[in-house]
Amino acid sequence: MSMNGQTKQFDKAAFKAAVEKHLSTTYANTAETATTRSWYLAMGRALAEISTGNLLATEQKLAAEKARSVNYLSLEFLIGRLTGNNLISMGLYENVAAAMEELGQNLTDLLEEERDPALGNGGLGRLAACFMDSLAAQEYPAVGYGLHYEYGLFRQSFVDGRQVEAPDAWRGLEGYPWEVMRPELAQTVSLYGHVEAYTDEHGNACRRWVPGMTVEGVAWDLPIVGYDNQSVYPLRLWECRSSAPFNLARFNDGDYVGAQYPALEAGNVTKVLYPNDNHDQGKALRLMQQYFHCACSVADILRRHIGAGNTIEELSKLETIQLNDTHPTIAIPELMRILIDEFKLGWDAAWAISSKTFAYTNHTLLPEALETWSEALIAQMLPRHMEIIFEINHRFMTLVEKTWPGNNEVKRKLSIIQEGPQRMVRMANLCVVSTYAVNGVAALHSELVKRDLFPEFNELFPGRLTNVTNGVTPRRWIKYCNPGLSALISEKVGEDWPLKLEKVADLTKFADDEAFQKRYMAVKQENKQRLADWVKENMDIDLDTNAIFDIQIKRLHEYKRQHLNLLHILSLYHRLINDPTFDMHPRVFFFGAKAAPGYALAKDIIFAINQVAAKVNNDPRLKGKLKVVFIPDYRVSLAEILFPAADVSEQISTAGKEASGTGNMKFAMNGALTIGTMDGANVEMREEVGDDNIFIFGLLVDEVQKLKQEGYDPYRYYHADSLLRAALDVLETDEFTPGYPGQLAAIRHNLLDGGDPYLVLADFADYVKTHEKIDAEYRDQKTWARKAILNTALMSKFSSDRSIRDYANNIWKLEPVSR
Ligand code: B1H
Repeated sequence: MSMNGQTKQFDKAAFKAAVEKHLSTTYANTAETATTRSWYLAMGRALAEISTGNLLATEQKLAAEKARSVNYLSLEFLIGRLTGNNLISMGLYENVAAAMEELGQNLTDLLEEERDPALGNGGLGRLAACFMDSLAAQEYPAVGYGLHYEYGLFRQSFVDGRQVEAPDAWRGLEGYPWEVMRPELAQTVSLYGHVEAYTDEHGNACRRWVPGMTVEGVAWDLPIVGYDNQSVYPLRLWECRSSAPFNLARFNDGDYVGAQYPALEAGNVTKVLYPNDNHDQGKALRLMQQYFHCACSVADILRRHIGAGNTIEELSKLETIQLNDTHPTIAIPELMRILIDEFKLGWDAAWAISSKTFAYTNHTLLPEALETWSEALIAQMLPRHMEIIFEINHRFMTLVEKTWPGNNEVKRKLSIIQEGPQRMVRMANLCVVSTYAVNGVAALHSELVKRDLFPEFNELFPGRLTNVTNGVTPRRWIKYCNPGLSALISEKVGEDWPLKLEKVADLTKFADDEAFQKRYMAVKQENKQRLADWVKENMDIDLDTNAIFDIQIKRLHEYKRQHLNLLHILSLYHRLINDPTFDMHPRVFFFGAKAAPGYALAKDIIFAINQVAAKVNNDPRLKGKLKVVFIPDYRVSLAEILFPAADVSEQISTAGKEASGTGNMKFAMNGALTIGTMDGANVEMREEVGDDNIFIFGLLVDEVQKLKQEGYDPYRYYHADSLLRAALDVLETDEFTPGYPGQLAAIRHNLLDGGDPYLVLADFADYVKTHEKIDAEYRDQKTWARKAILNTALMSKFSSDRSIRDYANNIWKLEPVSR
């Protein structure tokens, strides 16, 4: 049953005919010979016909209405599989299941054929996907702009416990059924060359870019289907093609063959997603990706704007551009270049438009993740943009001089150009200077952005720095991935909670209702069984679903402290074997995490967890009380099985390091209790559910900073705590790497002689103690059920619908437009 208007219009016979037509004409198959995959593809194309029609209709309506819209620029959109989610948003799930059944196909099996489009690394990319879903669900006019990577995030497997990467050709041979190419939207993008001065017809001194080569940008649209409304917005992904001839100068000089060479380079621009999360690598090809993305997107925004009959002066009135971190920052000098060099505006007029058009979201304080680009590299690849950046900085330095006369220290600190042996452009500084709003992604993070990262900017531009706490879409992360819980919620609070998550707060009334508790926990049990079945089928490990399912799923990073979790596991192992008085409720520790291919310690941690798993899972001395499962190739479609199955959610970053986190929210909505530090959005989750319904441990931000200032000595903790010592010292032995002692020693070394940069040892004792509390409380199933229900009930703040309303009301000044 659905409230969706489209349901009424669903013509089953016509839909079946469309599927059969695609099966034969698009995929050259017959019903007799087609594989499940071909049926999935044909069904996908038939559905895409519907969404593409709605996409074009939405586009026309918005152009005609001259509606203000947001353009969300991001190098990553981790959308995950679209088919199941879109069926729900279109209100067609049951209808299509029935239609496919008549064609002899099972919808669940068909949905499993879809490869995840993994066009993102982790939280930042997934946030962009949730935001597109919430923009469409609430009908805020929007276009998402990203890159059409040929290969998404690498596929991960384990060979002898070590991560091995393989390319992710997410579109397969046949292409992705939901995407539609928009050939008429193609753009030409310039690169390299030089800048020349000239005098225009009015005698004005002007400058213009004489490019060295060009490449082509081809637009592909993916449909972002609004939940239960008729709106469909485009996620527009640019693919780079190098059409010869493109090295203009060399071609004209007659060097036809030589002119083809840059094709090798340019042909690679959108080949592959850079696999770094929270780390800046500074590669020239990445800068080329960023500029290519920005040039295509800005040109497309201007095409829409001018094409709808608007003047360039009206740009900031009708369009706003949200920069998802600094990765698309080069869009700022690109717009300035177009306004000045092509629209012939003066600097001040151009700046008035540009600086009212862009807003910037900061997602991290980690120094290694703050992007800088070498001035020389930018000057070579984008010479006119480098000039414009210098001019922006020059004018900004004048303001700094006026505010702090003669203070060179503050100038050095704030300058967009970082001095040194190699001058670097600080992209975050460029963003703060050139945008009308800068936001952090959780209350604590935004305070630290103001206090620690940009204190002087906050003085210079009062009110510019703000907060928008992240959120996640309840459509994918409750309704789609947890049908059992969804049915239970609908029964108690009505059907409209996926768009109004506040409604779920009514569940608090049933938190102490024993009958409801039983049903709620039965759903949890089913979801644990679903995960256990997956693990049995794919990893051949037997799990007891009465055990506590304790899950940490996120990118592998020292600051996220998967190794703190590992040390706790080692401490349990030690106690189970050596302490006859120690007992614990059976527990399964799940991990899912990809390590950046160049991040050696992260890969060592994966190896260590896998080695510990191999031993622990087969050690009869543990009597099945302790299991460790490292799920390979963690991705959105596996997250959809993992979140609903969790009893305990691990959110254990060093305080001050995780800007927000979003997995924390998905777990809690699905009824897992959090063990977490006072970091990122954990702080606000605690405010919502209350201290009794979350397990908080560890040092606070200010305590972390103080400890570091005073000189942190990890050995102090090592010597004082015999359990910690046992957990660390076993890493030097061959306990988990029989015959090869020392293979896990790098982790121990990093934590002791390496100075333990993320204070793992300082938080260890409190972490262990808090886990003991969890163990004790889980044994009282009624109390546990009550807490889990309250977590589901009290998470409405963390719907991305609320995040998007905050952006729309406080930053973008955007109104919904319904179809
Ligand atoms: C986040 C990144 C990130 N913050 C650089 N920063 C990247 C930085 O490819 N790169 O160069 C890629 C990603 N990702 C995450 O954003 C934060 O760590 C999370 O705490 C936060 O929840 C998420 C969304 O705001």
